Amino acid sequence: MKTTGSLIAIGLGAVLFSCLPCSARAQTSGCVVPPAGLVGWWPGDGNADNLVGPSGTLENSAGFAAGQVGQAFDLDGQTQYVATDLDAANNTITQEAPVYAHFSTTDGDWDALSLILHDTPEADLMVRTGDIDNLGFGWPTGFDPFSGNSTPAHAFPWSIDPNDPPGTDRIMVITSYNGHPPAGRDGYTSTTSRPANNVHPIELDYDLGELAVRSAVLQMFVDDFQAPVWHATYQVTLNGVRAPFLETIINALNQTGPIGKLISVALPAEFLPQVQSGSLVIDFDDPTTGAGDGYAIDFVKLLVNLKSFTQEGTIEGTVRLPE
Ligand SMILES: [Ca+2]
Ligand SMILES: [Ca+2]
Repeated sequence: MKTTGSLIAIGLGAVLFSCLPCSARAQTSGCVVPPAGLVGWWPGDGNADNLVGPSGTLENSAGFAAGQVGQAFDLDGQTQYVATDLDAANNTITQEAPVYAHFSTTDGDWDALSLILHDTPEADLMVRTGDIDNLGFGWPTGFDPFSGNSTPAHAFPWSIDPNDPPGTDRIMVITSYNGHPPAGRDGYTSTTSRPANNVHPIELDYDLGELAVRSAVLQMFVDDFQAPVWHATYQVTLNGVRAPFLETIINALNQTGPIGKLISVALPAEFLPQVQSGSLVIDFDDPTTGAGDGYAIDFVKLLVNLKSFTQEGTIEGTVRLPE
């Protein structure tokens, strides 16, 4: 796969990869003015030179391909990247940090509509359905979709891209909704209609080879689930089997905004045979209440045999024993 064209690095502030309509070396009237505070600009025209700061180096045989303007970096979505010594916060050189352009070693090419990676820093196998693109809106500058933080609110409704895998990047309204919700309805329900907003399951298909499943984690970027607000009761199934451990989480979400965030859930041992089968079909629906709630999913990601999360947090609280 080729990673070309408009690329904005994640987590480094104002850093550009040849995403302006002309380079600084050939500025003419009509060119986009580089934003204030720009600390990196890599045209990707046959080298890893940075027009406004320390240059990068091509790692693991990263190369070039035709871009929207001139050439662009050609990354394989696996191990190739451009490294640079850049501290964006201070605009100074400190230590080597890889620059990711819709690419990471844990998730490969974020623009891939589905992807399977073996032996990532996180797991023996990573399977993803859906591109990592905030439902097509893209990510706010500096926002890390794997942080667990909620996105800012975004506009709705939006046009469905037919290339996106079923169940991703589209508004879906629960099947029991019949226009007479018991407790009001949300914007997703009000601004969309059948059949375009029908619920579609999300499917992950993969070949495990000789890999034995010892553990599995599902990561799902969920958006605008509001069961407590509209009195919905979601049922979540994996290969048709009710998954109460997911239902508890989904039914506790209040994503009024609409806003999205990543949730990560370890699968109980009794669901590991489903993972071992090489196909996982995930369905979020409420077939009973008629509640006026719609939702969306940006992507679903399966981690088989977890090594470690790239991001971890600490939760503090009090455990109370039953009286
Ligand atoms: Ca909703
Ligand atoms: Ca997506």
